[in-house]
Amino acid sequence: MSKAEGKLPVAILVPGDFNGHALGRIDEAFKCVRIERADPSLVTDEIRATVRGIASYAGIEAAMIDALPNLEIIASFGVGYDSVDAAHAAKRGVMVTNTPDVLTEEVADTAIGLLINTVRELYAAEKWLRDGDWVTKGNYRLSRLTLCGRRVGIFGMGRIGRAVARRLEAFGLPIAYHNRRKVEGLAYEYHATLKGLAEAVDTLICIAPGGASTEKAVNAEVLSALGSNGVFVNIGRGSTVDEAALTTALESGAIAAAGLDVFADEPNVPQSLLDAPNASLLPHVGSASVHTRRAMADLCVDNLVAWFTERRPLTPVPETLNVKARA
Ligand code: NAP
Ligand code: 8YV
Repeated sequence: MSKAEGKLPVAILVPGDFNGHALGRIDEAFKCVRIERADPSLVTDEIRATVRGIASYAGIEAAMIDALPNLEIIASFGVGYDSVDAAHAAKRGVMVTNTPDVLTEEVADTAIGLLINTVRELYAAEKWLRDGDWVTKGNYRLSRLTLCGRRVGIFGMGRIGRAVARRLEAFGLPIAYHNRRKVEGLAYEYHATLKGLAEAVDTLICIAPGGASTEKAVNAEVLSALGSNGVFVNIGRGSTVDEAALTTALESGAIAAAGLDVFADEPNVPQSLLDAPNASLLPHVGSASVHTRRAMADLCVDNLVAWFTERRPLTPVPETLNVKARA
């Protein structure tokens, strides 16, 4: 919706920090209401009476949904929506949308970069150069690990998992995967259990969603099945990994190295992982380019605009597929 088309008479609540481009567009198309965080205790009588939509990075829990009786839609910024109580939203007749597809290639690129950095120590090698060690101490050490000859397992062969797999095919690496259901028509080897997948490969890339069904699925048993040459990369959600077990596996040599973009309690990263020399750590930057975040912002706001003009969502999450716009 352009400025010329004017504002819709709808209040959209934006709790906490939010994308600047999305905020600009919400401000143009709606009445934008800001609060510090998604906390029912911050909901004033006016917000309670007027807010019909939420746009958010932040998690939206059941109590927040219940605090807004006129709420119709939660436009979540990101494809993963494990921090939004979508099941409760569905019960309350509230639509939830996310931002799939527009970030797939960016996140897959980041996953490949993180994998290569984890095995070839590029960050440490660059630090060696920048610190002057190349001049004073000589060549950077040979990396213990290599990508050559690896067998890769993908935990979560969805949109991003497939984009990662396509890239790895070009590296000539064999690929296997685990999902709850085999993907029909996909030629990669399927494993019905995550442990079975870990036993069959030496490199495990997690790009599965967070939430109860994957909580700490990557545990000591799975890590030990990867073996002492094993590399674990997580670009999905931190909650999917037992971080204590991962630390132990890195310390004991049960696996060789890990590359992590996501953590259980972001932005807090356990000291034990910060201290692990065989861990490559990124601050959740999978989709974090100006280009891709703008596309995500547009899709997030386009969902709100479509809902309040055409009474339909563009990218509803499966839990709220059957939610209908109120008359
Ligand atoms: P998607 O297309 O929905 O793919 C998710 C895949 O995971 C599906 O193939 C699904 O297959 C599988 N899966 C779900 N639950 C599972 C379970 N309990 N056990 C085994 N497999 C399971 O989603 P996507 O677009 O690829 O995104 C995936 C996730 O990436 C997001 O949910 C988000 O958490 C994460 N992400 C991270 C970043 C970042 O910046 N690091 C950026 C974007 C996304 P089945 O349903 O058959 O099990
Ligand atoms: C974003 C993500 O960092 O899309 C996701 O699931 O994890 C990332 O793209 C996040 O959504 C920003 O809030």
